[in-house]
Amino acid sequence: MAATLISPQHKLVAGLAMCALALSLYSCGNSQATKDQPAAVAPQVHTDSIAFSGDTSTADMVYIPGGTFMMGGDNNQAAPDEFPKHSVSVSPFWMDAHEVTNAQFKKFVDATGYVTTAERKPDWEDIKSQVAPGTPKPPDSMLVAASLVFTPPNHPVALNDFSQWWTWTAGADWRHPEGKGSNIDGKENYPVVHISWDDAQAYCKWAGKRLPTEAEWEFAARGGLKDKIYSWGNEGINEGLPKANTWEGHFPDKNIARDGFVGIAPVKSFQPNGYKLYDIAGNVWEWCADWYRNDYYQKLAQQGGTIKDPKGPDNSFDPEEPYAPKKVTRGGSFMCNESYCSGYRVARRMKSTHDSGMSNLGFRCVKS
Ligand SMILES: [Ca+2]
Repeated sequence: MAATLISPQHKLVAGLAMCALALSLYSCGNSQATKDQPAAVAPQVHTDSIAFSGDTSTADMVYIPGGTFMMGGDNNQAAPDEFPKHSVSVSPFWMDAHEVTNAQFKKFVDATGYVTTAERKPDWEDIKSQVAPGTPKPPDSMLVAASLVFTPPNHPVALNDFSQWWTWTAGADWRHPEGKGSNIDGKENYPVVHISWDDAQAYCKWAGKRLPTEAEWEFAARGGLKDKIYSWGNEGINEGLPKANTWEGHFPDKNIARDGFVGIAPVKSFQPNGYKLYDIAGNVWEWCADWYRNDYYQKLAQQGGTIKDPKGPDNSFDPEEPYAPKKVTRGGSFMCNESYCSGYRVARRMKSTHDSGMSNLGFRCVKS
């Protein structure tokens, strides 16, 4: 488990920041079922105070026709949790053509006064339930409004120590993506980041939309192609023209940015997939509605036949962090490359605790 390879201080920060995604990035492909561990219990997310904006349009959305497909890994990079491939059908739905932008999120905040998770002081009682029993309370100096900021080193580092490139940064939030003193001026058209699953839920409620299920997300990402590795087909990420905003070079210390972007790109900077979805691969990870379980596909496959509109498991279990309830994230980010997580593959599953915020984590919505 990743946490055993990092310092106690970093473990503390990881626990504080609920840095499940980073842990997951480290452990790509290393999932192992641990069936004697308890499944994490689902927390309740309260969005009662958020009212629907009244906007019922499908502007900036694309129609996804629905259909039947084989869900799961298509090449030898696939992790154990992407297997077995199984038959799934999804009903038609609408999906945001691009990731929710800073400008869109600002409209929501201006209308509702919503305060994101990263802008709030963490509650030790909440954190305690997500870490191993007996984990000591962190000092008050660390229990401050903060988020995880990507801080790449200038030299090669071991890929099993995510603390080398993630920093728990006070004052980092969607308006201040690098922490205090940073801003999003001129980045209105960039995907909003440092957004927790709870924040994404709140936005969706206001917008009259919802987060996609994991099955809807993968069906949409495949763009009408059959059993392909990527949303554009099978051409490798480093072959031909750049197809998505990913990490090119040696992660995490050297990014040659062949695709033109060292960090996040404005939405719609690359060609869309067959359903006209932009940045469905790369740029930022995207929250899905579903709980994450490493063994979920095994359970679905045991049912046999075609699974119609699966909604994910009833609870979460990640053997790498058995106490942390996690939601699925999909699509990869500007930090993904072949040596690391290949998150831009359509089948790649990732996961993060519902209260995580990070430099490379955003979302898009659907409605049906
Ligand atoms: Ca890039």
